[in-house]
Amino acid sequence: MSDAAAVGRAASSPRERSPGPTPPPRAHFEIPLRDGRVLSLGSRTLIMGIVNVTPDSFSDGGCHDGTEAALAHANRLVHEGANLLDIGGESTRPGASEIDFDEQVRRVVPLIRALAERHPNVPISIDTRSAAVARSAVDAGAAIVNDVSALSHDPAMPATVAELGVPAILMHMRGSPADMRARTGYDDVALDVISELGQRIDAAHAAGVAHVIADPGLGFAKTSEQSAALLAATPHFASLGVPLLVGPSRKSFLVLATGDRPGDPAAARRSATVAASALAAFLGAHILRVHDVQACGDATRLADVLRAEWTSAGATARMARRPGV
Ligand code: PMM
Repeated sequence: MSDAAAVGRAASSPRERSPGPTPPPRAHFEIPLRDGRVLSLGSRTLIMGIVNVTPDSFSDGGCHDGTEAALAHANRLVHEGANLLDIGGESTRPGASEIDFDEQVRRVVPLIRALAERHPNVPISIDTRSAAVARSAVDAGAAIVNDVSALSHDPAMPATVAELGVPAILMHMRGSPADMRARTGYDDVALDVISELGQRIDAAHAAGVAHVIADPGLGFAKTSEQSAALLAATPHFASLGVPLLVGPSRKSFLVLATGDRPGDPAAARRSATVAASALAAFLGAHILRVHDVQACGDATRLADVLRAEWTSAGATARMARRPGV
């Protein structure tokens, strides 16, 4: 028997067996952006590259402080395949204090202006809890507001986002970065986070924000075990009826995988971040917010290939590739 025939016969077996348990479904969403572009979510996992323009960010430790360095870093992320860029001028690490408007604007606006001009096809989100910063960032070219307080920190935020006509990423947190570590009392972390996010989604819609994306807020007012439980509960967030963004990148809960490894935490948590990204994508997340764009992009593309294998399109492609048929 030729090798091709042997491979062909071996490959025919999946057609004969039942497809087995399917991965959680991932709904499709089309989110219109201000400039007429549409953010198409669901058919593949999108990668959001993180650019923190903060001297004290725990994850990139100030390496990208300054517009030129941040611009070079963002360009590299786009080159590596980032579908979106998230620009932040305020650290939200546990215990971090608030940065005032002028300083946040000084950090992010020149960068957003330069990136919007250089990469018109890569939507930019502004990571801020301040309505005034959000407005300046959108004026400079940002297309999405990413608010770790789910529009609850600044009373002007819901009306501002509605008026700007941009989608909002609503992340779950309790309290603020300064006090969130003391606010991890949940009855059932997944049910409670979904319910609290549902309330924030309703509030955003009531304020006139047309399109929102939910985020479980891994590491924000959660213990490591609670963050892991939320990652495992990814499929349940579909009940919110909006797209899901997950941000596992370099988060401290990854010590569950790495243990207390000496050295730079960003490097120590890289492989675990890649694994968490693949799992979140496989379990139905629409967008992954990550520092390591290339590695996490590879991982989520593999997750997408596996997801597709369960669909008729995947099965058709598999049959078409079979040798000797
Ligand atoms: N994490 C951080 C900052 N902003 N925004 C969203 N939507 N989701 C997150 O998980 C999130 C965020 C903190 O991480 P970083 O300092 O590494 O950016």
